[in-house]
Amino acid sequence: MSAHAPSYGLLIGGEWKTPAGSATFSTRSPIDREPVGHFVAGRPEDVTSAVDAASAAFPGWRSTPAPARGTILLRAAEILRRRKEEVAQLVTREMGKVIAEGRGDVQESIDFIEYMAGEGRRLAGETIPSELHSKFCLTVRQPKGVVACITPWNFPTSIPNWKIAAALICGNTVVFKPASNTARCAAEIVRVYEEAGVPPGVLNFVTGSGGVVGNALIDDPRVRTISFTGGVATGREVYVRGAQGLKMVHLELGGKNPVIVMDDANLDLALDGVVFGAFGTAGQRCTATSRLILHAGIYERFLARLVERVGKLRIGDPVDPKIDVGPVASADQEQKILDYIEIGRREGATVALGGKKLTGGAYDLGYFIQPTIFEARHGMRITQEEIFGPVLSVIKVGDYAEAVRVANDVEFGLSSAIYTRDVNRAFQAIDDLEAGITYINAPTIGAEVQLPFGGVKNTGNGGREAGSVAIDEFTEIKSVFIDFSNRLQKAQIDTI
Ligand code: UN1
Repeated sequence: MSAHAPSYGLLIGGEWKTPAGSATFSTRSPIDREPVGHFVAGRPEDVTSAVDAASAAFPGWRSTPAPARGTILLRAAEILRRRKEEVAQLVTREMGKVIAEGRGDVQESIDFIEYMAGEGRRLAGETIPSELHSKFCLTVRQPKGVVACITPWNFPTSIPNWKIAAALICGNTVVFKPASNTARCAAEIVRVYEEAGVPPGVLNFVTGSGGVVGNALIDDPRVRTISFTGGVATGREVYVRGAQGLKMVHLELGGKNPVIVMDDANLDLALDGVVFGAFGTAGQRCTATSRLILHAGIYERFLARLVERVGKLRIGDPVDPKIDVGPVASADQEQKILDYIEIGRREGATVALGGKKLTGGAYDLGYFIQPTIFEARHGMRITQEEIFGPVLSVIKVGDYAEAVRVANDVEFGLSSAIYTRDVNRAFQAIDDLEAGITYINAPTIGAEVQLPFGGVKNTGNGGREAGSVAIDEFTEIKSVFIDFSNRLQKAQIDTI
């Protein structure tokens, strides 16, 4: 089935433009390689125009009361709720996640926009005592100015919204550059904000490559904050480049998320969690379970059940609600995952299930890989590097201490989980696991928007998205001292 593939321009200063002479590119469905949308390949001068527009719109948006900004966001959430099914279908078509997860992607967007709309009536500062008499101290939050939001393809609506809604409620103006292979989902999100009444220039949209559009955004001295989600190699480049301009660079990067299953766990529950965590979204989440750290006492039993369960997953057209696992998102993704499967084999890991590209019939049209389970040893590359696909490495451990050592001995630290019925051990794991997120008796995926999201070590550079702390990324804090003593008071001098 080939659906209509519309063309989109760039949104600059409230107008959709297709600059004369610009090159174009298309997104294609990973299901069947049919075109989904056609887009402008933005050039550096387009980025300059977008930043011009965002700069011009900033004073007006900054001075719009935050609750009024929140009203516009609420309207955006309502529009998206109305369009939920249509946008979810688009997510599934353009990116390939199964339709239940396509709906989840859009729902996560709605949830977060609503949450941030409420933030318009908080945006709280602090009151803090002064060391002097008749002096009042407080902090206020102020917007940063023009911010750049650079987003990945795996959550093509919700990650953009995590950034855009938080940036807008704080009074910033935005230039948004989405991943090129999910540009239509991104364009539809921009239309939602447009329809909701975001004023011209407040949200600008420039499609194109990271090397051209992304770099031009990072280099523009008027862009003070860059919010980036993507791979660790690109994240490092973004950080270094942004550092030249002394910019605040917010990075959400990779994961190598472990699930520990102890011998006292509810194994039925753990099985459900591992299957969903590892093979949901075909493993293409930063939070995906990519390592199963399995206690020796249950190793054979659990692995046998896991292989049986995963072997029954239905792989195919993600639009069909009976399908469990869709295609991976692109030819590049497919190649990278197949390369890692080969690396695992060469390293001597045992393929317990899968390990191949699916071929024949409709599989030949897209990028389908068998859910793959390796019996691996800690230290192999497949247990250390982010694969971002339906590949799970199972590692045997003798006890809790070894499980934690293995869990922590990777460069990343985004999500983590432990299945156990021992309440003391569960609390101990919260202390011990080096990760921004820890789940007890639940899979590594499925974070909720009202909690901070982010990780430690090479997963980022210390920031968090979502939750109420999302506003830290997009506000400057001003300290205010109000002296009502009517005389000169000297801090640090009059006080001793
Ligand atoms: C991501 O993969 O970058 O926690 C985001 C989850 C989702 C978000 C994942 N709510 O799995």
